[in-house]
Amino acid sequence: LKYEIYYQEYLEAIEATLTEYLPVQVNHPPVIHEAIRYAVLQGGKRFRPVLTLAACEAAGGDFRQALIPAVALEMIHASSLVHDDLPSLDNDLMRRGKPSCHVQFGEPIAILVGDSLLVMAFHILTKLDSPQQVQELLDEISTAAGTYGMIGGQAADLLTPREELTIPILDYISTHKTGKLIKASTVSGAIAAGAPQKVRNQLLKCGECLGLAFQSVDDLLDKDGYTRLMKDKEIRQKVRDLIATAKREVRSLGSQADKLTALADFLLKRMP
Ligand code: GRG
Repeated sequence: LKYEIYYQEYLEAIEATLTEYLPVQVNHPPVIHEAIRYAVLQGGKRFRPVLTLAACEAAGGDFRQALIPAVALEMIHASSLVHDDLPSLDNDLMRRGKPSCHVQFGEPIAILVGDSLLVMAFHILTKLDSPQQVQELLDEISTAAGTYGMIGGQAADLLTPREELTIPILDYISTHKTGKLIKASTVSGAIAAGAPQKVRNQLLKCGECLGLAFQSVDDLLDKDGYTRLMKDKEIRQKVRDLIATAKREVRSLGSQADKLTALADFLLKRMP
């Protein structure tokens, strides 16, 4: 079964929620709103928001309860991609099968698109009814995105010369640059479901394993990161172990975790 088919219900709900909360072009000035929609809509696997919805169900909730944090996480992810593609960072001309945001709209607008998406992600959390959930999600998601999370990982990546890379440094970069936002995705699903601490911890550990597995698979696909220091065969075994641990962490949740464990398996299938 294909990912797009298996998660069709989630993907449609994510797209509808993004479309609803992203600003429309009629707002002034139109070009920034057009560029924001360009950077987010029609593209990407939506791995992080799908993970949030699956974690919410695994924790006993209805996936619709988690749509707002799910979309917030996708906005942060999209903002990081827009900035990451800029000439002063990765200088990537293509993203999600189309010209990068700065190629299409120019660098100044792309910088503002990244800024806007980051701010908007936190704004939409105000739409939730429970102040306690808002507080917990703000804590989790802002920590994951900031200098103790994704931005910290990106900074370490930029600041480490290739010849000075070691496995511990790469572990830091991977678990922060990519891992923290993926961990925040499972934890946010647990928060949205109102899960007890024990379940939240299980989902946290599951998310940490999936985050590191995700970056390791990405490295195998891009021939980057870990492939500089480890044999592909070793990385593949590490990914299989991480996926097995991720699934084991949530086994006690039973069949309500099926969509979550299937996501772990889809990740494994993506591995070259
Ligand atoms: C503006 C919030 C903000 C951050 C700026 C540039 C930067 C700091 C951080 C970069 C973080 C980064 C690009 C991490 C790599 C994450 C990664 C593996 C991206 C690929 O994700 P996929 O495969 O992409 O999920 P799609 O397109 O499917 O969503």
